[in-house]
Amino acid sequence: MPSATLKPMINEPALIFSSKNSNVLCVADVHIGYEIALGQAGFRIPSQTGKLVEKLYNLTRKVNAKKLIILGDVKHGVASFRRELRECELFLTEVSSFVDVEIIRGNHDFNIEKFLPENVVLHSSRGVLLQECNTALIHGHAWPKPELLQAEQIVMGHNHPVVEFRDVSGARWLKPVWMEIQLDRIKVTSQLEKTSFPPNGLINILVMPAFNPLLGGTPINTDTELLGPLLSSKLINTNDISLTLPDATYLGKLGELRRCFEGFPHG
Ligand SMILES: [Mn+2]
Repeated sequence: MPSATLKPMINEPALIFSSKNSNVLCVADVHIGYEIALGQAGFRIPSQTGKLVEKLYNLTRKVNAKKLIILGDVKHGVASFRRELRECELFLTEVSSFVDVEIIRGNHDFNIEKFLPENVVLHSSRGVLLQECNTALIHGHAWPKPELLQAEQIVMGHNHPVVEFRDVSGARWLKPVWMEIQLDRIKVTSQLEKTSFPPNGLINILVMPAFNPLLGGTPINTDTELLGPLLSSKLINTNDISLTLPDATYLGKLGELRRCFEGFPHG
């Protein structure tokens, strides 16, 4: 039995792993420098790096976390601007001054090792096991390492999931959402390189909303095209994905939600 518990924080895009010894805070998709990309597209937004550092400071204090694990996409640009690399270095230096930082490489984290402070640990994009709570952590753009399928669950980011709401006047708005689905371990394992101990039973997959509040997303109830080899594979029946809002309101399964939308006014 794992000695730690895992739960999403209420109204925050963050997970907390609590154990007897220490708490670990986990966030995904920080996308430092997103506003620089918006600037290129003509939207002038001041740097958000300080705000993101402050938010992480407040969250780690609130839950008394000794460690922060970032599930990939620390930075936004794949071909980064120099300013973005500076912001990213500043972000990691500041955050690692108040909490231990570990990163799982995301698809946007190309070259991140070049400006990583010495006290920050970088893990492979194929994930890492958080032993205390028997949970595998990956970004989601690569398959997990086969041995991670032994875990009770896999937590990932990468999709920035949001759900669209509409009212009768046609107004629309988006909310971040947590996605969860159970998969057969044997079937997932069959997609990976050979492993000598294929585990039995179901594994829980939990997809976190993005930590950066400026990031939009494609609403999964109107256009469900999930990203990443696992979530876009034939193993997933998207109708079976459970959705929960940040305030812990359970929305039901994605298939039911899509049916609710059929015939609803389209603005
Ligand atoms: Mn991302």
